This record gives sequence, C-alpha cells and structure tokens, in this order.
Amino acid sequence: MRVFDFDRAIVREPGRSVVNGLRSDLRSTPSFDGVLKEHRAYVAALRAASLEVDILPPLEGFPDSVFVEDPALVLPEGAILLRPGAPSRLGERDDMRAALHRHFDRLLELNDGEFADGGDVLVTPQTIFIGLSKRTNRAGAEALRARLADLGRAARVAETPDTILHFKTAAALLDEDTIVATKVMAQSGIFAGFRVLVTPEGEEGAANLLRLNDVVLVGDCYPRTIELIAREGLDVRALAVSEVAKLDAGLSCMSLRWARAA
Ligand code: CIR
Repeated sequence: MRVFDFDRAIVREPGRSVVNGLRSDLRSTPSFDGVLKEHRAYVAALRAASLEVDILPPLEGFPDSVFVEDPALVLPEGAILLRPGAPSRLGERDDMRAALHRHFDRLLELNDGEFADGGDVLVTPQTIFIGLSKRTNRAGAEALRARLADLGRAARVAETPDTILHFKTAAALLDEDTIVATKVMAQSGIFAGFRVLVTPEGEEGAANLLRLNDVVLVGDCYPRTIELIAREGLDVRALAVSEVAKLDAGLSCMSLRWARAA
C-alpha cells in the first residue's frame, strides 16, 4: 500500500460562520455559498477517487471547523487527536474525538501545552515531516513525534517558512519519491533525497495539492502546475479553491484521509 492510497475520509460541512474564519488578509471575506459550492465539489472529487466519505455536520461555534485536517492526524495504524494552535480552534477537538472513536480502535492524544495542527504534518513513505509553525510548537511537535513512534512511524521535526501558515501550505507528496514545493521550501534543503518539483512563479498556492490513489487534485487557478503534473503522466483534477483560499486554506485542509488497515 502506498502512503497516498486511501479508501476513507472524514469531512465537515461548512457552517454559515465560515465567513468569520481566521485569515491573514482581513479584506478577503469568502461567501458562505462559495465555500459550500467548493466543498461539495471537493467531496464529489473524493468519492470519484474511490473514497468513502463520512460527512460531519457543521459546527457553527467553530468557523474554521470545515478544515478538519487540523485537529487530527489519521493513519491506518490509528488516529491522533491534535491540539490546534489557534485558540478559536481548540474546541474543535471535542466533536472530532467522537468522530474518530467511530472509525478507530486506537486513538492517541496530545496533552496540555502541546500544540500541533494537521496542516503541519506531511506523510511520506520513510518519514513524517512535522513542521514547526505559528500553530505547531516544539512541545507539540515532539509529543506528536512520540505518539507516531507509538504507532510505529518515524517522524522528523522541520522548520516551516514564517511567511506561510502551515508546512503543507507549501509542500505536498506527489508520488513515493517526488515532492511538489514552493521555491522557498525547495531551497531549504529539507527534502534532500526526494525529487522536488517547484511550483511555477505566481502559482505557489498550488503546492497544497492532494494526491489520492491515482488522482491528483490541484486548484483550478494554477494552469502551469496542472500542466507540470499532467506531464508526469498523472490524472489531474482541477478544483475551484478561490473561496477557501481567502481563509488561507487549500485542498488538503478539508479532509482527513486514510486506508483501512489491510
Ligand atoms: C485557519 O487559519 O486555521 C483556517 N482559516 C485555515 C486552515 C487551513 N488548514 C490547513 O492548511 N490544514
């Protein structure tokens, strides 16, 4: 099984409060209808890629709760309930804990003071990168590394460029040997040993792409990246992301994905 082979996913419908989600540019406010439309197309794309999708109901009290990737990390071996680093998102854990219990026998957790967002976690075949960021502190990264060791997975802690929100804002796994990354991330040397495809200038946002089985989801506003990936012989599906991008989000953020243990 490859690390990007998945048959299950958890997503959460956006609530109307999503328009109040956290964002770096307060001038860009998404519309609820726009986010909902992008989310529905995303769920359809997950299903088209053969994933069975558990759709959780909206949590109006948590505007960013549609971005389910951040409060948890899921693997065939078990799930880890994280502690999102944004105070307004910490409470997303409670409902997520219940959802994870429905799907996983093994559920580990982080403790008080240990903050980590799933957006900072990049799973690759040999190691799992944990990016230190504004949301993931050293204590959280080290605790997560320890929990992953309990699940039999090797992990390493890395730096996230301070201009971006999450590690995976700027990097994604395309295949077992290849990472797609922004120039800054590629030049950091962190991906030594991988083949790195750099996102074309002006298309840095495309680095938050999502490989699912034999399909690659890419934002539809990144034509040169789409061409780059298509040249790799992969099946690229372009999805609208302009509304969620106003909330500093992209394609990986809207789902938790895993494969049932064989
Ligand atoms: C936040 O700032 O937490 C949300 N507005 C965006 C979260 C994006 N999540 C991700 O990249 N994993």
